[in-house]
Amino acid sequence: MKQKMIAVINDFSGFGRCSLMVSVPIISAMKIQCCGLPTAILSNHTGYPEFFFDDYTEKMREYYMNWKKLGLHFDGIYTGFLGSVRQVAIVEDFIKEFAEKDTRIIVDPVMGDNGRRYATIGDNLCREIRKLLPLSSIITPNLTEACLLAGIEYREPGADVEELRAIARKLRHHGASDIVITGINDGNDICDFVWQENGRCELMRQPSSGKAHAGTGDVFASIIAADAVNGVSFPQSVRRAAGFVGKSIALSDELGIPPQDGVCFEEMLGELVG
Ligand code: PXL
Repeated sequence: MKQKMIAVINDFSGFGRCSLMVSVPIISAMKIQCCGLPTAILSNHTGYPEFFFDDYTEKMREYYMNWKKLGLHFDGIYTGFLGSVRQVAIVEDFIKEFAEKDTRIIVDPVMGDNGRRYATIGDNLCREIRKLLPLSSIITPNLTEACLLAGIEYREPGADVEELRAIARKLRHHGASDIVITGINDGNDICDFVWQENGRCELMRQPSSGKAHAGTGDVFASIIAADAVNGVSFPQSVRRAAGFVGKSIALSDELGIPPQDGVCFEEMLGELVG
């Protein structure tokens, strides 16, 4: 059996356990070759008071055209944090160049959390990122990002299925296929709302395992991307990703890892090696 390959279009943040630093080990542990296309190089993610940020927009096309020359093909394309508005068009072109009939496209619209946008994410980028929805097989927004994409004001709805359904319907209207809205706080639980292209929807719930840590969306989406390429059903994959994130958070709190430093998924990578 031929080994599968995923291209991950995401930033490289040296410290803080997010983006490529998370995707490469997780996707590799799940036995898929992970190929990184950087959108920006940062010393650490933007959740810290200080960060070095080198936008990679001007270099991305030349970088990936060399992959074209090598004749590479991808079973999955997973996009995350984008460093500029123009990168949306670059991602669209990348998908046109490299996606084949069976390529799974996972779009994690990294824009914000807890009702607030990340430091480098402006209005134009939020609007532009919507253009990726019709190209996607799966999208993995958290609740904040889902509201930004749907064009509605964020408020913690708790797990109100009707409200979540209305948000998902808007995302479908913008062209999304399979959708999971992650990190919905409801009392002592944390929920993920799954809407499948076939119309089925499901609210998955687990007891909240600890503090909100940076980078958990990237851990989650990396597992979803690898499972999608490995042919695991979407709801099963969401359950697995949510379980892994929950356990990583619990362990991180136990080890006293500051929430801004992400989760110590390294301690648990073995669970993903199946
Ligand atoms: O984990 C999301 C993320 C990814 N990349 C960068 C970030 C963040 C969140 O803060 O700053 C650079």
